[in-house]
Amino acid sequence: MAFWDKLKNGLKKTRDGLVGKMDTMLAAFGKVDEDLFEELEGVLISADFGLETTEFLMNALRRRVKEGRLTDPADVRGALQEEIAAILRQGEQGLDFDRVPVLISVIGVNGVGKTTSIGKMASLYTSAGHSVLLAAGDTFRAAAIDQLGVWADRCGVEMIRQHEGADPAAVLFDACKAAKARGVEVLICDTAGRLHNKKNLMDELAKMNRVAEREMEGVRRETFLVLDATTGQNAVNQARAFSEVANITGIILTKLDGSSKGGIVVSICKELGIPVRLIGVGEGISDMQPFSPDEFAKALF
Ligand SMILES: Nc1nc2c(ncn2[C@@H]2O[C@H](COP(=O)(O)OP(=O)(O)O)[C@@H](O)[C@H]2O)c(=O)[nH]1
Ligand SMILES: [Mg+2]
Repeated sequence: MAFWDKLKNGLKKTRDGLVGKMDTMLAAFGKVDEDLFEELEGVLISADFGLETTEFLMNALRRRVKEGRLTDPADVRGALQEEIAAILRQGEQGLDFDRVPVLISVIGVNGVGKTTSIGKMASLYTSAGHSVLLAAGDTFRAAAIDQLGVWADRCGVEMIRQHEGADPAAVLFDACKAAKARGVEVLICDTAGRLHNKKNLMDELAKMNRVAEREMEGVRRETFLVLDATTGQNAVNQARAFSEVANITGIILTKLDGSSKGGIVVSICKELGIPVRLIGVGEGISDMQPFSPDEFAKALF
């Protein structure tokens, strides 16, 4: 199945919850009033738009009513789609694969899809004609190193590794050296990303930063936080926590296949001001694409 169909399919649950409920509800109203807004608010919150974003959207609709631009309940859905698309369009957008050289660090809690996303990204970069090197910076478990190795083989790219328990900064150091020696354009570094101890993670990331700064001076740096869309508002909370310890330049949102919580994309864009750069819709190598606000808004409705 093509990516777009997977995204549309994946958002079906969100769409059913959002558009399905909304249409039934709107049909019961003769005019656009506070009672309608109250019910609509409930629908948005249950689709994981979050309180702040829901409130923002409600106020945008109230403004339209005040200006006489929104009177018929049948027009509420279209107005909402416009307001949502406007939020998604704010700021920087999907990842541009031609902006190289680049060093990308990938962080996020266990199981969100970091390693898988790195594999998919490596594939996207090589398809765009760039040379890629992976760094097995999640040294916490040997299996994590091997898992990244499988992706490296699948994409036909090299991976720099050390033994289990090695210092991630040392792995990155080796990888930077290798990247320079081989003239690699894209270096992607996996991490264990444990957040149970903020101080540890902060120290680890700071150390990796110092290595990157010294070894890859002047090279563009990105830190992508991976979030699992099926965790809904919890993902937004994770993003808040990680923002306190890392300079996150973009979000990779995974598992949008089959999540009923698609609203969190809007919530993330609105409340965190961190751009969603890539979205994942499955476990396969081709199940990732740069985030496109308009396509997403279309799939959502
Ligand atoms: N359905 C689905 N599964 C995914 C997606 N991305 C990752 N996964 C799965 O999530 C699980 C954890 O992924 P992994 O990359 O190991 O997470 P990590 O611990 O953050 O490195 C694996 O079973 C992946 O196949 C996605 O977009 N959709
Ligand atoms: Mg991993």
